[in-house]
Amino acid sequence: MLVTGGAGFIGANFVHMVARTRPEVSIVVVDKLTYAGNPANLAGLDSARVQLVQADIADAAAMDELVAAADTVVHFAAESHNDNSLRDPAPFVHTNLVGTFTLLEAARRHDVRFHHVSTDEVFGDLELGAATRFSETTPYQPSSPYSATKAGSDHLVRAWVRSFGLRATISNCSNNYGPFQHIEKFIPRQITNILDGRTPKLYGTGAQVRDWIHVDDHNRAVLDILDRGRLGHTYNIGADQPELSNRDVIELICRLMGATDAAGRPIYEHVADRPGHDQRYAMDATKLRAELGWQPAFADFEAGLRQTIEWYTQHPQWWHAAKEATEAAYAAQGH
Ligand code: NAD
Ligand code: TDX
Repeated sequence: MLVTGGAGFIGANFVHMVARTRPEVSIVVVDKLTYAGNPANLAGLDSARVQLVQADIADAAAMDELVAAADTVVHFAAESHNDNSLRDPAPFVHTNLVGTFTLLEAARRHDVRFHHVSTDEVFGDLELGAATRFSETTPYQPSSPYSATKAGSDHLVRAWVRSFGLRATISNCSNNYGPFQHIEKFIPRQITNILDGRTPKLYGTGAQVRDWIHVDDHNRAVLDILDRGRLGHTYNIGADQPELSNRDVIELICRLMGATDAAGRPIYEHVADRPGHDQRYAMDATKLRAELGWQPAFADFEAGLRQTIEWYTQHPQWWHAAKEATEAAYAAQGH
């Protein structure tokens, strides 16, 4: 199995899951090791079964060789952060579009099964307070350079299925949380702010709603789709949690970590809002549940969040070196 982006957050958790649950599978991780990729995420794995190759997925010769040797490609590699895409969209076009195209061409040449990992953000956003959710047939309407390049990559995969008969599936998942998530992202940023003696930062009013899912539930769905998903199909992944605004989540983190004032009120500050901020995401994962029998194991968001707080608390050496630079980049953006 060739896992692209396997030194990043979701990919590394996926590699650990496959190594733990599928002893017959050997894994090659291909990762450029950008700021978001960390070989330490793969520490402790059996080097006879998991190999890390540092390469750019847009490098056609390197991808041809790696894909030729694989039965299956699971494609996680991406530039993944909306705020970075507003600062500099160029790497997003390179990796998410040119990189995906390069992998698709290699998979076509060697007739390799391909799974493309994508996001709910391709659908744009929903109205706050509405009951609507994204389904697999919701029209694409991405907002940011990140989501536009992910939307484009999904279209490339579908075109390679339809035009060239590529054996591919796509999954679109909601917001992940869990161990190994880069501290630029909302939840680990706030946890590490509190651990580091900084004030948690909420964009704008914090009324925006995200649909949170534990990374292991996402990855079990990806495995189910690889095992039993219909070729050429797309599956939405989401955990059907009660809807929480960013304000609800930041206040919960503060309470769970004891970042409260004498009156018990959570301590955090409002900072500049994200330009073009998507208001609400909500996934309808009925197809995944009905066809593949998937359901989330982390049905209780607060319990999953407690575990995640515990992980960051126990692993300061994993995140501390990146904290200063991450916060300096945010400060320059007014966040
Ligand atoms: P991440 O930023 O933590 O990891 C991305 C990995 O890709 C890193 O290891 C990085 O080094 C690698 N990479 C980047 N450019 C590369 C290139 N040109 N060549 C090779 N490797 C490269 O991202 P993540 O949060 O783990 O997201 C993984 C995938 O899941 C992405 O495709 C993302 O769009 C998708 N996704 C993420 C979420 C989420 O909440 N994080 C939700 C839905 C879908
Ligand atoms: O410090 C912060 N304060 C804050 O209020 C940060 C970093 C974010 N936010 C808000 C912005 C969003 O409404 O929190 C929400 C979540 O932000 P991110 O963690 O940046 O995630 P989001 O933009 O929703 O995108 C995520 O989910 C979909 C992933 O980063 C994407 O890769 C995935 O496709």
